[in-house]
Amino acid sequence: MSVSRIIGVHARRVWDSRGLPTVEVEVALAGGGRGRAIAPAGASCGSREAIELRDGGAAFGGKGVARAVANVEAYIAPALIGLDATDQAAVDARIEALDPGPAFAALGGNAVVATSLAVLHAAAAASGEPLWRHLARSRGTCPSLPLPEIQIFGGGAHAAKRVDVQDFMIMAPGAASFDEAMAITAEVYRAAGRCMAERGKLAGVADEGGWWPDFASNEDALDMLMRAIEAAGETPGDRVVISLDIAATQFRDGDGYRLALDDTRLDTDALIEKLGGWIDRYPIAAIEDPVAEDDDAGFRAFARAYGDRVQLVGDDYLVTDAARVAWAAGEGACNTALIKVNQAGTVSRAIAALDAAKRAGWGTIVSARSGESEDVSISHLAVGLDSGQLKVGSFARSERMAKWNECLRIEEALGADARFAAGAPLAATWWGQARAPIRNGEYA
Ligand code: 2PG
Ligand code: MG
Repeated sequence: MSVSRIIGVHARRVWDSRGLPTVEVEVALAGGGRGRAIAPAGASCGSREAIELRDGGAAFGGKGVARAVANVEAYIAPALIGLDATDQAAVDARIEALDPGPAFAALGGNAVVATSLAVLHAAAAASGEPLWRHLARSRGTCPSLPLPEIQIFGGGAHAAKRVDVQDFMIMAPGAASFDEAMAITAEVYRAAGRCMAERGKLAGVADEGGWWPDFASNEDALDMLMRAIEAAGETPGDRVVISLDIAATQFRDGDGYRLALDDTRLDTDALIEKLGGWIDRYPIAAIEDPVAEDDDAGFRAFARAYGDRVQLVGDDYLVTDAARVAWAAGEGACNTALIKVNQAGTVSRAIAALDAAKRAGWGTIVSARSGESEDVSISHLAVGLDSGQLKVGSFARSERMAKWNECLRIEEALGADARFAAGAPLAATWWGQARAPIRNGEYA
C-alpha cells in the first residue's frame, strides 16, 4: 500500500475540443506514481446523467469550471489523501460519501470523473503497467481490441440540428484486426468527403469530426453514406455495416417526435416504422436511442420488432447506470449498453454498469463524448474491460485520433496475443443478420 498511497490531488482548468473549459485532475502517489485525466462533456445529455458543474454567468457562455476545480481542491483532495489508489472502490466510495445524491450535483460530475479516472491512472502507474493491462489483470479479464464504431457524418446537437439523426457511423466487423478496421474506415471517411465535394456540399466537419451534414433529408444522408462505402471499394453490408445514433430525446415533441428536416411530426409507432424501413433498406447493424429517454414503451416496442436484427443501444436511456441496465434487461428494452464514465461519475459506477450489461448477455460499447480532449483513458478501458466495441466520434481531429491511435499501440503491444472484437460476438451476429436484407442499388 505505501507506494500506492495518495499524497496529492490537484485540479486545474484546461480546454476541450469545443474550446470550452473543462477539469483536469492530477493524482500523486507516495511511490512516485502519477495519474492524470480530463473530464469530457456531452452536448446531447440524458437527464439522469451525473451533472456537470458549470459556473454560469457571462464568461465562456456560462460554461466556466472554477467551482468544479475548487471542489476538487477543497473537498475531494483532503478526503482522498492517505487512501490506497489501487483500491478504486474505496476511493470512489469516499467521493460518493461527500455527495451522496445520485448525480454528483454538489461536487460536479466533471470534478468527480476527472478525479476518479486520475486515481485509476495513478494505480496503473504504481503497478508499472499500462492502464489496459492493469485493468485486465486486476479484474481477471482477457484484454481485447474493440470493434470501432466511427462517425462519417455528424448531425443532431453536434451540427446545429442540420439533420435530425445525430451520428451516421460505420463499423467494420469484417476486418481482421483493429489496424485493418482503421484502414477500411480511413478510405470510407475520405470517400465520403469526396462524394460531398462532388455534390458541392463539402462544408467542414461537425463537433466530432464527421463531415458537416448538408442534406435534404435523413435518407439523403444514408444514401450518401452508402455511396461513400461503395466509392471506398467496399460492398455495403459485407465488411462494412452502418450504425446510427438517433439520439431521439433531442427531437422529442410532447408525446411524439418532430423531425425538423422532414418537417413531420411522428408518434412513437410511426418513428419506429420509419427506422424499420431504414433497417430493411440499408445494412444497419446498430441503432442507438431510437426513441426518447422517457419512452419506455417505445424502447420495448422497438426491441420486440427489431431487437433480433440490430444492436439496440441505450445511451441517454441507460446513462451508464447499473440499476437501469438491470431493469431494462428485465423489461427487454435494449440489448447493448453505451458506457460513458462521465455519465456515471466514477470509474466504479461505470464498471458496475458494464458488468450488469455483460451479466444480461448484452453487448457493451465504451464511448467518448462530443466534447473531448487528448485524454485516452477510454481506449484503455475498452481494451482492459473487454468491452467489445468503442465509439469515439469520427476519423478526424486529434481528440478522436489520439484514442484510435492509442488502440493501435495497444494492438501492437499485445502482438500475437491481440484479439480483435472478441468481446463483441453479438455485433458479429447482428452483422450477419443485417446482411440478409441488403439489396445493393436499392437506395436512391
Ligand atoms: C452520444 C454522444 C457521442 P454527446 O450521444 O452518444 O456521440 O454525444 O457526448 O453529445 O452526448
Ligand atoms: Mg448517444
